[in-house]
Amino acid sequence: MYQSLETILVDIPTIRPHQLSVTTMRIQTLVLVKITTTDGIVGWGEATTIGGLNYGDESPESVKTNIDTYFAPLLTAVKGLNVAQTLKLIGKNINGNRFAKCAIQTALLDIQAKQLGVPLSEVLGGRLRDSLPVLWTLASGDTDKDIAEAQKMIALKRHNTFKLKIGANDLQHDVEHVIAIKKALGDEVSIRVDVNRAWSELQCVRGIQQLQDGGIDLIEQPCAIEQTDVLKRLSERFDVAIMADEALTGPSSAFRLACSHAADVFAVKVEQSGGLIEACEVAKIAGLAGIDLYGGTMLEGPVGSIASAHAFATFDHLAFGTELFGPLLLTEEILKTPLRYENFELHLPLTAGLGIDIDENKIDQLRR
Ligand code: MUC
Ligand code: MG
Repeated sequence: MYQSLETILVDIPTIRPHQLSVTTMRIQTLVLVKITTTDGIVGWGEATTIGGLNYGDESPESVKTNIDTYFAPLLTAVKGLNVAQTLKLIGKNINGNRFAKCAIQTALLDIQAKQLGVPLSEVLGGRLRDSLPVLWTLASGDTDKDIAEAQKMIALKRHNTFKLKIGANDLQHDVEHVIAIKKALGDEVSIRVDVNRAWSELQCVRGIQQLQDGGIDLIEQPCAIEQTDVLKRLSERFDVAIMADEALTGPSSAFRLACSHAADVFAVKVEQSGGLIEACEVAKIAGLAGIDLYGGTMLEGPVGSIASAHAFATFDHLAFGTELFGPLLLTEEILKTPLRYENFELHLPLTAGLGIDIDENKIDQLRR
């Protein structure tokens, strides 16, 4: 039985400004959820988003208000329900709020896995891999700085694949920036772009043609969320892989996109999906439709990143790897032992639950 639920906002500066088409981040607000059971087991979850309301339709503040006001009383009132029954009750009483639901579900599964003494991935059906490839996003806004940053990451054996955030500037300027980085890093290094829905269909056609000719491997969410027919036309027109990100808001949207094969690749995000279980469902739908997979991030800290890793480790296929680098973008560590990034991969813990040890003193120092 659940005894208490706490929602904590933790503000942490980023290691450098992170420029997206929708905002430039200098700080990340981690939204952490801590659930404690009557027998003293603690579960953690995360509902972090990007740039307040710049990216998604839940802000850190709205997540905290909604969890504290609506989720917490529901949870502390339930007696004798298992996780599935608890999630069903939440679904029946609370509409929307995918990020908040994901955080609560993660904390409940963390508790369940700890009670069973197994890693969280085992509760999701079991992991197929113990580590995941992790790319790095170049988003300083400066071509030379981005090239130097990429070369440093390769030398450190931290990342050998890079995603470039574009769409904030004039199209031709952005395309030249990408091609210059691709030329500097060479054929061995995979370069992808994320337009974060900034382009019209005409801009997409002009931009993607040049990026495809320049050897770019993946184009992420180039057009608006609702324009799934544009996404489909682009997927049919170009050989370079076209990926849906923001257009994916859980299993129903995945089903609709899969039915019309509107994208070559799905960026699966646990929060966008509404939970770890739903993220696995999105992956299953993609697999059935012959759509490739990529493990995405909302730039969560270590809790959300390792929770995502537990889900992605169960995916049958993961052709485009992951971007679970969120904790590495932050200037402060909130775990007693940081997540293990080695040899271009994130390594999953073998211990029970999420397999992390939160530094609560550090959280107390940083909390809002
Ligand atoms: C997004 O749209 O993919 C993921 C990596 C990154 O740099 O930004 C996020 C959001
Ligand atoms: Mg994206």
